[in-house]
Amino acid sequence: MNKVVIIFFAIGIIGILVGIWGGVNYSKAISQKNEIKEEYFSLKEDYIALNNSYIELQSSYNSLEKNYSNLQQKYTTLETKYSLLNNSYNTLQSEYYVLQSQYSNLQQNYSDLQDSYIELQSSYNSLETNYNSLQNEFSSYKRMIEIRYGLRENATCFVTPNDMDVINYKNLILGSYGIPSDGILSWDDIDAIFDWIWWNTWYNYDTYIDDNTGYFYGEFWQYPNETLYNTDDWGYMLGDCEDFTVLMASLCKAEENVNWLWCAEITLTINSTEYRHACIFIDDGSLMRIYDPTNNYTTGVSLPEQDALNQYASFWGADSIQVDAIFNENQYIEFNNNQEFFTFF
Ligand SMILES: [Ca+2]
Ligand SMILES: [Ca+2]
Repeated sequence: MNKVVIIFFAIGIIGILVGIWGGVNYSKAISQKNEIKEEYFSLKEDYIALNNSYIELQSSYNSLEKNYSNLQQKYTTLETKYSLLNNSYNTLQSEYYVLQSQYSNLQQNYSDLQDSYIELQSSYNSLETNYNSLQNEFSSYKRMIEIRYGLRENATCFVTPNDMDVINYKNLILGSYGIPSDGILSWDDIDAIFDWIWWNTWYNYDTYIDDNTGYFYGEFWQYPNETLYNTDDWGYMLGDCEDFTVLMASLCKAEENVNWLWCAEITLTINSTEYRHACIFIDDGSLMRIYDPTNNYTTGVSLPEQDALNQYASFWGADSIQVDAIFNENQYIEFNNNQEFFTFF
């Protein structure tokens, strides 16, 4: 054989071998193709499912994005509001600090005022106590001064026939004139007491000094038991007209408490000047008798009332005499004119 035949023969063998191998591979390929086809369909299904999922997700995404966008807007709005509120808050915070400081100051002031108030209240209370006690003291001084001025009814306090000093002095006086104390007030008794007062007193125009009650000047009424012991260095009892008048009335009424012996307050007009004076009036039935123990004057006998007043006015050189009031220890009777006095007496 030649080379060509060999080659063709070889090619033929190769061809047969290739054909066999090719047949084997073809059926393999078919089977592979079917597998791939199956795989393809499976993948296609998966793809469709995935695609559906994707569409769904896309839709969810869009909706979420939209929500997100809305939320973003709301967030921005809220952030603006927050910023505004924050500013307001900061402003309020500063105002709060200022107010807090003011409050603290006020609290301190209040506390200080409270302390001052308590102190003042305490001062007020003690002042009130002092005031009340001074008021009481003032009232008692006022009462004493009113009495001592012998204003109206107060004059009755100074007729003291029941005072033990007055009774003892009356007994001594009557005894010194040789008259027994028989409990009946006679003209002799009255004359003795009147005379004794004249010789044992010294006119002292209303100056009275008492360390316990203070100094008094001007009109000042003495109780009989004060006049009895208010003596000067020579032993004379000091006083003035009302003091000697109430002393005489008290001594006389200590012998017998008669209702016809009165202290009298009169006004004498001398050269157009008025003088207030006091003396004793004795109601002797339709007549009267006057004793002025300050001036040792007496009508001596009982006279008609107008005559008695006229005689007494002459003694003074007075143009007129007005009976202002008469009193004893129980009564004080005022008169607007002498006619009223005559009607009463
Ligand atoms: Ca007598
Ligand atoms: Ca006096």
